[in-house]
Amino acid sequence: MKQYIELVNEILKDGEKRDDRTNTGTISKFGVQKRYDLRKGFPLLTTKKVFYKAIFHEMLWFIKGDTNIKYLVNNNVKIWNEWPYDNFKKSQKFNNETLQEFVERLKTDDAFCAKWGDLGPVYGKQWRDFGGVDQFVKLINDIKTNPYSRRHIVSAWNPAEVDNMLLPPCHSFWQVYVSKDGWLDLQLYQRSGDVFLGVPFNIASYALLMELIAKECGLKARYFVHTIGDAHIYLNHLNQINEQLKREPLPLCKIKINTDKSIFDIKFEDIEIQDYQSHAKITGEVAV
Ligand code: UFP
Repeated sequence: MKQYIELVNEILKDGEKRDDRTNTGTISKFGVQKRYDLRKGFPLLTTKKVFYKAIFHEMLWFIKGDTNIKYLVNNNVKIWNEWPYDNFKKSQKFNNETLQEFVERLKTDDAFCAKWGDLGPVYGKQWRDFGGVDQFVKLINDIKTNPYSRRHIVSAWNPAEVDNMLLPPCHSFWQVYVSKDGWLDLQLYQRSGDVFLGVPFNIASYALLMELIAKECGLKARYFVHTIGDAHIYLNHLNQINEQLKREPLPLCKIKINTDKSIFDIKFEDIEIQDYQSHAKITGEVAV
């Protein structure tokens, strides 16, 4: 994935060092764009091991319109845990529970999970019910009936509800394009991208989304165009980033969707990654 390496180098070269909401500090560049050709393979990073299972569960969870992390914690997906925990910590109910204890309680206590596991009206809610509009169903219908439309848009950025979300959408807005010879392209506008931890997930996530929509609509996935507003590397990820830059990229893996079920019924088990080769995992702290 030379595009990812280019992105990292571009930020290191042109970026400015600045403070941020989390007080971690970043090197940041505003306005970057990379294009991934899905015909050449599935864009899962090879210079470190990426836990794609979490990404796949998360995408199916978005498509269902779910905003409570119960499905995720039940499937051992941890990527969203910090935000509700942080919210819980700030509340009167907090009694010095650890993150692990908090997550255990989400798994076992339904009433607790309904209250403290909900992220507010985040992605799933906006995709499926943006002020009463099911953008996702409309998108699929419109691609099928009017493929060359210039209005194939889904927005998770709902200004009226942003303040009620635990994390305002990072991948905020996307558009689908259908070419005359049956290719499906997608451009994402991501307002804010943590290039070490978040962005490799976001790329794979939208590549999966493209494969799912393309299959549903009888098309083939082609270009993922990834536009990022504030593209940043946290200062406490610099060692990890430099380690990654030393590594030689490996051949990309492939994805297979082993079912003819509708996009709304596809299960995690129906999605298969083949031939994923990668260098070892590299950990880094999430800035909350
Ligand atoms: N972030 C991502 N991708 C995501 C996601 C979060 O990179 O999908 F949900 C990062 C970006 C940023 C932080 O570092 O999380 C969100 O902070 P802010 O809202 O201040 O941009």
